[in-house]
Amino acid sequence: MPTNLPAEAQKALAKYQVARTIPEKIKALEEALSLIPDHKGTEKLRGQLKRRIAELKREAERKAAAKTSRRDFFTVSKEGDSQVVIIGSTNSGKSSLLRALTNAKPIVAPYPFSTDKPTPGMMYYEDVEIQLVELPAILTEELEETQYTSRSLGLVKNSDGVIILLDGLNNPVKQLEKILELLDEAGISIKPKKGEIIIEKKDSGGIRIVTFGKFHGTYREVEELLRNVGIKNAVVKIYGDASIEDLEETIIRETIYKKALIVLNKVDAVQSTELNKLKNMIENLQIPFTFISAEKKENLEDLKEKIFKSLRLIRVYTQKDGVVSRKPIVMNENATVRELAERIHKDLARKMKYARIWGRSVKIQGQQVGSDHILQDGDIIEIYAS
Ligand SMILES: Nc1nc2c(ncn2[C@@H]2O[C@H](COP(=O)(O)OP(=O)(O)OP(=O)(O)O)[C@@H](O)[C@H]2O)c(=O)[nH]1
Ligand SMILES: [Mg+2]
Repeated sequence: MPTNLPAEAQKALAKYQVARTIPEKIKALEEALSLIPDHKGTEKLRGQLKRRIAELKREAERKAAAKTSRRDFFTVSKEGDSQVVIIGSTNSGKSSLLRALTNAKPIVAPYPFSTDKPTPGMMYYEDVEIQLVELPAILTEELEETQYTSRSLGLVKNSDGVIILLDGLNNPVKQLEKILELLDEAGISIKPKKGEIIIEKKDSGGIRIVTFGKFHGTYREVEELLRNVGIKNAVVKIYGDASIEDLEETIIRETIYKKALIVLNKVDAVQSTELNKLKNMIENLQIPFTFISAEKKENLEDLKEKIFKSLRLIRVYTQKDGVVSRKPIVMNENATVRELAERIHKDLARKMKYARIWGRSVKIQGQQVGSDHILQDGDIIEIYAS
């Protein structure tokens, strides 16, 4: 972001940060755009603002459309350790897959739109409960949007991960292109990023940066950028590899990142030329991919493992008085001891003095660690509190 934005433009961007409603956001961004001079140095920022305005306008249209249909049937409460939604065109085999992997018994039928509401089922994988949810089709057989598209995409935003299930018998390459477009328009990014940035706005304390990886930028740049958009107090957490441009994107585009897995169904009947075309396309995307037959139950064990891996979860076992819990606490990768303590009990994080760990995250088994320590899959932890 250019550091010498006009003060009025900075004010407008600050308004955007605190705006609650879509119209407020659009107004603030349009104001900012009109106040930022058009030249080489501002080109990128202006582009991002324009794109965000277009997205917000589309979101507003969708919301208006969804209001007229009944919303209450279109929810699903989260259960288990993680929620993965299954999206795809109609007849791609979403219900067949849900039947094959979980205890749920949705209708499987050769006609379109046999599933008209989100339908959950529970899948078990190595001590972890993963809730799979079939979402009503987001594309027709002709690969056009459906009456469910916007509401189903809304549930994608709320999930922990998404399976894109492609119908191998209905031009899967075109299907995938359409689905990627729909996700992008809805502000959902599934491209694996080298890093992740989380901004936690605070009431005081200034700007603090915590890096769990490599950040290509300086403290001054971060402070300046945040000040430009009216954020004075915040903790900026940077995981993996990230740049100042990534931070910019996080702030302006409000893109939600979702872990994703692309699955081609009906491999029992797919022609190998189709399969190869799709493989070529996916290679460039760098999103994990597998192919199955939900009906013939082919390659489902591999799929289960890929679902689990794509979620990048870790299992942590608690120990009390020498006894290790049988069921793990399931957390996201990079979770800290503090986050684990918070999960066990709200007060525990505050009362915690230290913890001892056995497992891969420590060099010495039984090592004493503090609350910022990052946990790893399979760790055993004993927390000592006052
Ligand atoms: N050959 C083959 N056909 C399959 C496979 N999986 C599903 N089908 C068929 O595809 C059709 C649609 O299956 P469903 O599981 O109902 O598809 P869906 O995605 O849930 O469809 P809607 O909910 O109606 O949008 C059915 O006729 C299934 O028998 C598969 O692995 N191979
Ligand atoms: Mg179905």
